[in-house]
Amino acid sequence: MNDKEQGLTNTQTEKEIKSKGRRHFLKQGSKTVGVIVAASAAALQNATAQVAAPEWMRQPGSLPKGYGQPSKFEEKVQRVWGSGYATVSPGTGASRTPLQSLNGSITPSGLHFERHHNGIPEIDPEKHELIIHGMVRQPLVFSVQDLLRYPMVSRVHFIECAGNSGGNTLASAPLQNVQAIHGLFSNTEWTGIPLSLLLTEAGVDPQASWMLAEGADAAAMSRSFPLSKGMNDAFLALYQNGERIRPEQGYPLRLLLPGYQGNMNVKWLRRLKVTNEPTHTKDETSKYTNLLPDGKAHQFPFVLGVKSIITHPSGETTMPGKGFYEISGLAWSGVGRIVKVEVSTNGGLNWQEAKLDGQAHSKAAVRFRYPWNWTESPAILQSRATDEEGNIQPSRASWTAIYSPANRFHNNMIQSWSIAADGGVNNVYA
Ligand SMILES: Nc1nc2c(c(=O)[nH]1)N[C@H]1C(S)=C(S)[C@@H](COP(=O)(O)O)O[C@H]1N2
Ligand SMILES: [Mo]
Repeated sequence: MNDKEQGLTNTQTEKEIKSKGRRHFLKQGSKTVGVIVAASAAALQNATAQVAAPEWMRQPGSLPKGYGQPSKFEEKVQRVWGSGYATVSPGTGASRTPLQSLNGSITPSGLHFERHHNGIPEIDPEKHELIIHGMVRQPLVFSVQDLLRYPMVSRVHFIECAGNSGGNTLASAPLQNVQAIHGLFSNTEWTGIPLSLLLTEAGVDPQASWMLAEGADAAAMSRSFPLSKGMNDAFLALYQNGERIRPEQGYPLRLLLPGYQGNMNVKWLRRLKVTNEPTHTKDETSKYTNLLPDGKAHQFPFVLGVKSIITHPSGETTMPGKGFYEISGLAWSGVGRIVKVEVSTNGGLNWQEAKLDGQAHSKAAVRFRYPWNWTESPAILQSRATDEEGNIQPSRASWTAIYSPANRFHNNMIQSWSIAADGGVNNVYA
């Protein structure tokens, strides 16, 4: 709704609807798209009857709760948990964000995707400690209370698992929805302490060049990262979307390495070691490498590529008839800000620029929107993002040319959704 429409009082709105009809009203109110969804004639005739109070206006509502929950009518909006290793290693697997049900750019904390290597530890913040040691002048130990006293920064950043969109690297297109294919992706406002501050306090040895981060879960998940990242934009997140970080996301403390593959954002962080070489932990030798056509692999492919996904409409939904649709989705890049997203409705023959809605933060998701009139003819929807360094999201053909057919990681190729004449939307390779 635009400002003009919001500026009307209720009485004016009612009068306007009654005298001119909703169709005319919307046309006036929203010049760019014209009639959006016209009310039926029957509904207009019933307008007076609808002014009568509905049942929920005839009695007092319920009392507030200490901690709010979504409407019970939205109960179907859920993460979906999947595990290929449940019998070998309980608590190991991933749950995916329902991107098809969300709008805006921030992922609600309760719907942030999860990837656990050995379940979610229940950590008492009174007993948890962070150790910084290795090639430092002064090893340091912090309680959570100590950490909460440091100056903090708030940054919006995405986390994307390196295996996100892996299904679309298979030989044929999986018939799945956007959640199943691309749901290992979430975008959050994180608040915490710049790592450079704590490293400066510890006094880093000039010979040091790498760091190791270790989690306090049963998997003791550990990753090496360059010291330069630690001194640049890395931070230790204590808050997620304004409240203390959720257990699933690493309570009480997680490492945030903006733009780096999800795995490196070590949750339940307990130890940081300053080193002069990568530690080659179990989590970074066989896994999280990208296989190339000649059988060699890229090790430490940290930065995630420029990418965008149309979430509305998307796979396994049905378009209810011809007319106006807002094509919208999310775009992000591990190297910086998104500057442009283009949309194609004919499988990449023509591209039009979408509108970026809200602020495009660095290494964060931005929502894009593109108004479209569907004529009920078959179509293929695609989006293509460009970041501030001029990187353009690759086509399927150019992405597959880089990697081995067996590589499942770092898939940032353009996604195609086909729309059939009957309105059915499906994942396709194009
Ligand atoms: N300690 C620890 N950190 C971890 C993991 C883990 O299992 N243990 N999983 C990693 C992986 S593979 C990903 S993709 C991200 C997922 O973060 P999320 O669960 O908050 O979405 O956390 C990373 N950090
Ligand atoms: Mo991951």
